[in-house]
Amino acid sequence: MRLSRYFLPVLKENPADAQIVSHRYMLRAGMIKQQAAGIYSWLPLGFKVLKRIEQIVHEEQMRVGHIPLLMPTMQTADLWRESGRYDDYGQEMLRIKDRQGREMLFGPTNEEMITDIFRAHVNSYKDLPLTLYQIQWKFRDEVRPRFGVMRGREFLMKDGYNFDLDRDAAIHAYNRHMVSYLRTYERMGLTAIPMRADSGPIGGDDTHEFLVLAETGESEVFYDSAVTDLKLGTREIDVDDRAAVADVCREFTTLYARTDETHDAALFDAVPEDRRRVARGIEVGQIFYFGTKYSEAMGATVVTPDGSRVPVEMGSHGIGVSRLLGAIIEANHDDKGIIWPEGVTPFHVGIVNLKQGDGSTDSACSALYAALVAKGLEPLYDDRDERAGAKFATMDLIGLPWRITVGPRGLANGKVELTSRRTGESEEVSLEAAVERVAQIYANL
Ligand code: P5A
Repeated sequence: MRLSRYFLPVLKENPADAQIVSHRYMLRAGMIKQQAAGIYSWLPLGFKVLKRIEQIVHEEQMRVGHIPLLMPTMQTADLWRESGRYDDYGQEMLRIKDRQGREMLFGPTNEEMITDIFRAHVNSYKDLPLTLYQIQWKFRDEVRPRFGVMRGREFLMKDGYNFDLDRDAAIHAYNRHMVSYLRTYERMGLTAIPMRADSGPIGGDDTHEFLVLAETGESEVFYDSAVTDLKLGTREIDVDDRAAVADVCREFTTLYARTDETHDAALFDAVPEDRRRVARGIEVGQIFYFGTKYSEAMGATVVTPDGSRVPVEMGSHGIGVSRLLGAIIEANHDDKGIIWPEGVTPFHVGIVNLKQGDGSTDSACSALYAALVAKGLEPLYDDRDERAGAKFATMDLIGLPWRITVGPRGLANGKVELTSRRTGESEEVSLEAAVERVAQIYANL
């Protein structure tokens, strides 16, 4: 993409209403525009990152055998009356009447609807296990929408629902989600700590939140600092092997990590003193096991091998897809702007032309652009007629992890400059070497 032809409405000034850095940078980098409290348009740059995050979520869900579908955002009140949640959900639910006066709602979550789909089409244990998921907009009429996409009213969620024959199988589905979530967040360059939590309006006894550490997080967290060193890395895990999956979950949940609500001071005291930490975290996901809460209320049963009929065992699992943009920026920025992890960056590399209009500099940039595209990469080429300083400031703000700077002085020696946004370190390399290096970095992801 050539920047001169893109739509990147960058703001020079800090927006007054944005209290936290991710919100500020998302507005300044022209990623989002507020349309109403907690409701945003996704401008091209923000939309691109949102799509990259969605893509990672899809890949990691499908890798463990979960099946995508899409449910509507609008739901009927009657469906929610079956579970009893229509009255329980309270003011967070946006209630709407259609022209016939029928009561509808904009879905805040989809346990009822997925249970309805299940009961209409599945009858036997032979169709289990089954996990269906979607990435779809939700609406929660939050009392205090704030911090941009972090706590929106309309927000994008990956919501998945598992159906299993018995409790052990459902616990395995829960564990499998935990492992797959850990991998999902790692691919986004995040360390997300799984932490036992409160189940709230979703229900059930077993639930974990995934927290990304950041000063601006809404939850307080007490943890053993060793927990942030745990990584799945390139480990291969057979997701059908219950014991292996349970082992990974144990590894990631035995080190002390709790919310203020469930914090146990005695257990925290048992953590070696130099490893005790109290910090704040952003909840980027939550998984729930609630057994037969919805299936019993809504008559979603299956025939068992011995011919009897039982309500299906269920859980639900959510990732805050739009919130993740905020969380990633909170965890990856400096005073000049965003620093995207390679896994989610909107463009792989920026090209800065230091002398726009100079024939040989322009053609070197074009050649570089074409060579990067030929490697399957998406460059953003700043071909505007602007001062170098302004071009650097824009690149720093929008946070592409790599920048190639092209100017007449370097080109005289056959060199361009390759710069890491994260470390600020630059190297003089040939044009070909710059392309190879960047291609290599993304090939290794
Ligand atoms: C699990 C999937 C659920 O709703 N039902 C379907 C379960 N869980 S949850 O914890 O309530 O939400 C899942 C994740 O969605 C994000 N989230 C939000 N993101 C932005 N703005 C909001 N107002 C908001 N509310 C929830 C969180 O990341 C949460 O973990």
